[in-house]
Amino acid sequence: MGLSVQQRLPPDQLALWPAVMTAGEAQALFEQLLLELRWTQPELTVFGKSHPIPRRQSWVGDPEAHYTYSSQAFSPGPWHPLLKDLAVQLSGFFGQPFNSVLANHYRDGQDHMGWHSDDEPELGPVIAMLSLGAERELAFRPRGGGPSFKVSLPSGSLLLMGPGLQQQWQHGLPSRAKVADGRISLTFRQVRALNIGH
Ligand SMILES: O=C(O)CCC(=O)C(=O)O
Repeated sequence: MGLSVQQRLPPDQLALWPAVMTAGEAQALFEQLLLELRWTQPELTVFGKSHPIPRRQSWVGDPEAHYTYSSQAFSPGPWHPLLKDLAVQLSGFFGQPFNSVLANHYRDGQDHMGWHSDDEPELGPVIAMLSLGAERELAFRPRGGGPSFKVSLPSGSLLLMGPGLQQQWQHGLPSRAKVADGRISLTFRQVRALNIGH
């Protein structure tokens, strides 16, 4: 069973499983994916200026799982077999056809992710996120304004972000100067073909 991590949110919108694998398994997976995924650091344009994103990422999945983020189109690379296995297991567990994974690599506490919602029209309503490596906090704030809260994500934990969450909340991973170790988050997603035109 998932644990509700925030009393204001129902557990089908936000739930945390603190240990879906042992610390040793999580560390071994972290090290293997660090070596074997093709990591990139794309540039994003903010107010007309290009900056490399403050982390690395790798997007893998079924070939048709094209995805647009901050006006940039991403095409998935081929599945890593371990990620495909996890996607199949998580799809069965949550009853969601996850067909892609955005992996994020935070090299140390300086790497981060700004406030955003994963509410692009092609994205399915559920994101399942596995955390590996350094424990970091994911912050949530209501889109309409109001107090924020944080959820600690230990290595080997699984976070469910369920239907409606992205429409009501933003999330982000703040930098943490004291964290020296790396972290990988694996965000399992469903990318649906968009019916554009006729
Ligand atoms: O790495 C994290 O904890 C956050 C990832 C995230 O927000 C995203 O991939 O949209």
